[in-house]
Amino acid sequence: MTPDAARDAILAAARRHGAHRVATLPIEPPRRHELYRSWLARGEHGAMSYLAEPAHVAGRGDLGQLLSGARTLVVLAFAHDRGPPPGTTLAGLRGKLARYATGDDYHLVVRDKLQAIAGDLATAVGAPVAARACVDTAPVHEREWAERGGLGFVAKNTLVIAPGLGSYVLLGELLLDLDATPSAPAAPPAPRCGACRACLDACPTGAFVDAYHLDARRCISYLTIEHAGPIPRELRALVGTWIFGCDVCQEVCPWNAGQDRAPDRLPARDAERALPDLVMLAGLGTNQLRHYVRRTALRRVHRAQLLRNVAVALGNTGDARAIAPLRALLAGPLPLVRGHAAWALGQLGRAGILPDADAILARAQAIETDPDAQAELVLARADLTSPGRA
Ligand code: B12
Ligand code: SF4
Ligand code: SF4
Repeated sequence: MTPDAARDAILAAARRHGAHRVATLPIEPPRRHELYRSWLARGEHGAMSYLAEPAHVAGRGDLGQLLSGARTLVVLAFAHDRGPPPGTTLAGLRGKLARYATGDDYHLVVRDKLQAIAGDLATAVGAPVAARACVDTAPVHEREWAERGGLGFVAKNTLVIAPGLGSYVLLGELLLDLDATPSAPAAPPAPRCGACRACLDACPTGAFVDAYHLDARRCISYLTIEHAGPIPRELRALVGTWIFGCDVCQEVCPWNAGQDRAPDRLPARDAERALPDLVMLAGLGTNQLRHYVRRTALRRVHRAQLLRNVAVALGNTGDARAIAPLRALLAGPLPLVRGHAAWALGQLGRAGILPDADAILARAQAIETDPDAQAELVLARADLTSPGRA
């Protein structure tokens, strides 16, 4: 097959399998690798230690290491549904999920699509084609390659914005051991944010150090998904009711206004899923929770992490209906969750919603055996009498 025919076959297969944007590129060195290394050197990846492992860093710097004989990189963008619009209200106390997580887990869905594209290509070539599919966790500078493929521009919020689709797109790549003529533009698209800085100003936790520069350690997406331990106390109130990811820096972006019309978006489930009932989630047993998260991105966090997030969100509702589920979590088997439930009850106490908060926390303190949860109880009780922000 000629390189031109290979390019045409790749682009056609990608469109058949639902890619909204696609490009073929030659295997070249990345241009922002040093920038990535300096981000790691500053520790801004936090506890995502896999990002700094030597094999991961080396793979990002040299795509050839990911597939021996790699000659073509295919970059793809898949738009996903946005679920219920901001401001949608449902009865009960509701948490919020990042929109990308409201359907089937894209790691599975996009991987299957990439494998199907590789399969179609092998059929077209009439011989096996070595291929490696990459989605999110592989050592690939996904945004740089998407930008160099012309799929969109890297914006100040660090996301790739595909004009016509916005930023609610997920990226995937296929490495192939065949030659395909590049379809990418000669120069990547320039940033098109202009003077806007809405995302930088709207971030609830102040995670942007500057335009194009995010300190992951402060990002709600990191805190609720990637970070397994206690959420830093000074950030808990700022997390609000996000329990898995965050979309604030996308919700405010003018490039996302009125652009939800692409056909065949990766589908979301219903509003019940996107805005889950926090009281229901707090009450799920281990097996029920396993069933609830099946095939969704939520399966990627441990039960203790999800209930930790639910406890923080309940504390941030400022609503008396949060008291009973929080007291149940405070009496539960997971120390991390007990600690965050203590914080949350302390918040309700400070807000005047739970006048006997100190008595409840004192009783829990008397029987608490875990040192970290014990420390949380001490601080939660101190919050009740301190005038400043908890
Ligand atoms: C680690 C990671 C995170 C971390 C850190 C995010 C970050 N901004 O670095 C955390 C957990 C916080 C996170 C959050 C989210 N993530 Co994430 N994440 C990743 C991952 C695995 C690596 C990103 C990385 O290497 N970061 C390190 C920095 C240094 O690298 P970078 O962001 O790519 O660097 C860009 C900028 O630094 C930029 N740059 C720097 N200076 C300058 C200057 C100028 C002028 C320009 C133009 C650019 C520029 O250049 C780089 C791009 O080439 C990628 C998948 C992958 N393998 O790439 C997904 C990925 C970036 N995440 C994704 C998503 C969807 C999200 C969330 C939206 C999820 C959510 N709703 O909760 C949030 C968005 C938060 C945000 N504003 O970035 C998508 C983004 C899709 C898109 N449209 O861009 C990706 C590509 C996964 C995928 N396969 O689709 N994520
Ligand atoms: S995802 Fe949320 S917390 Fe993270 S940078 Fe964007 S607005 Fe800030
Ligand atoms: S909100 Fe403004 S600055 Fe931020 S990504 Fe969108 S256009 Fe760029």
